[in-house]
Amino acid sequence: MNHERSRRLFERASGLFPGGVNSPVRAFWAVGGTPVFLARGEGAYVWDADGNRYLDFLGSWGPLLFGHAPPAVVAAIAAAAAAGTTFGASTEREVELGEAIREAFPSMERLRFVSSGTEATMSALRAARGFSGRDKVIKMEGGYHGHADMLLAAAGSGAATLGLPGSAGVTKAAVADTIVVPFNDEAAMRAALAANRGQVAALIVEPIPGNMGLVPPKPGYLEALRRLCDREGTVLIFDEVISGFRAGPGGAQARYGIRPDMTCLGKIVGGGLPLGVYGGRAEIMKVVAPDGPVYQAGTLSGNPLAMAAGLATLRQLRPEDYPRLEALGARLEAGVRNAIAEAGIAACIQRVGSAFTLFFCKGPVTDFASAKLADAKLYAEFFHGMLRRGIYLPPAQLEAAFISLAHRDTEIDAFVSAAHETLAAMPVLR
Ligand code: HOZ
Repeated sequence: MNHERSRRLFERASGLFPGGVNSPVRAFWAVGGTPVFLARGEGAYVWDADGNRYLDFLGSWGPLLFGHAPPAVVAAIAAAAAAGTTFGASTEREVELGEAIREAFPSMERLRFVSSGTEATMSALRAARGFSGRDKVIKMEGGYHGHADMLLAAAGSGAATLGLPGSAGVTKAAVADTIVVPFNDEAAMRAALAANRGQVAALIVEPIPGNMGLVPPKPGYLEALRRLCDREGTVLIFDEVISGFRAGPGGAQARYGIRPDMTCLGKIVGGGLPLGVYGGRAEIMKVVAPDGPVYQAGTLSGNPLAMAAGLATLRQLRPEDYPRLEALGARLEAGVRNAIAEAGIAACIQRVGSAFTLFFCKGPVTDFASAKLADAKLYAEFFHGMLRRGIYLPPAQLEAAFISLAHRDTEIDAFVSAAHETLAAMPVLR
């Protein structure tokens, strides 16, 4: 594959942006080599600036449930753009999308649109603190909720990839009230809450973590979080930016039957445009301005294009889509398990529905400590082997890959066959 144009673009980008990118993991530092510059996408495929075609399993990190450029979404965005891209005033589409979200997520009795997942989690925590009058928050080790100061402690995703325990520029004071607890460890959570009785405003968790690789919750764990939060008067926040409309039509909360106090959404709900949503129990959301004293605002909040893209996406969803995603995921998982066994390597695939990670360790991966046992160098080798075979994956071990409704059995089988070849060509693993 020729990547000359990507190389030249990266040279220019490196003189402009930190690391040559506008979001750290895109820099390929975790896998080495020059980032591929993408030029266009259609369905399950993307093309780079040199015209090479890839079967896409990155899916822009999660938003593209229908693949790239689904015609209904593109048409809705074009129509909305022609009628004005932003008003800084309320529009009918906000009401329509808000109602569609609440129908799918009944726990979001009141909600608010923002422009990114980072804004959603940051604002949800502020509301939880304003509501409870408490300062402390609990997050999971390896959990990632965007880049707000108080959540950049033991964060997953790019911070984990770069090995950053926190972030420079975040003051000690900003994270002084952030308590970090290992995921899937009920006893540790009970102890953390007991040690901070009456002080913990909120517990924020990705119910299916996707930023330390894909890590399913142990049976009963989310139920335990619900019980503990009820007992301690702590607001339980589900960060469903990845799992919302991905783990099922009602996200992880419907899949596992847990009603959180607050929920954060992003990615799929914005149909590929920048959109975040936070919401929850009406009595909590009542503290948000102008109803209450917790301030939060945004010029582009409820942006007409994002509303149109989100609405077109949710209106396309059919109940049968999720069994289909499950079947595609199961087919891929079975094929990859087989490839791992044939290659005789220490690797495992973890999957929930249409999201998965191939970890280069024996597994199972249940928390950040076990996720970090995965061999990032071997993942890098696998990533490049797959890329050479025309498969585009997340360029870092501790991330999730995504299957879309544009993928068919053919695309899944292409992935499996490339994985067979790539794993078999990794003698270092035997
Ligand atoms: N932190 C995001 C994935 N978990 C990366 C987003 C991006 O780089 O585009």
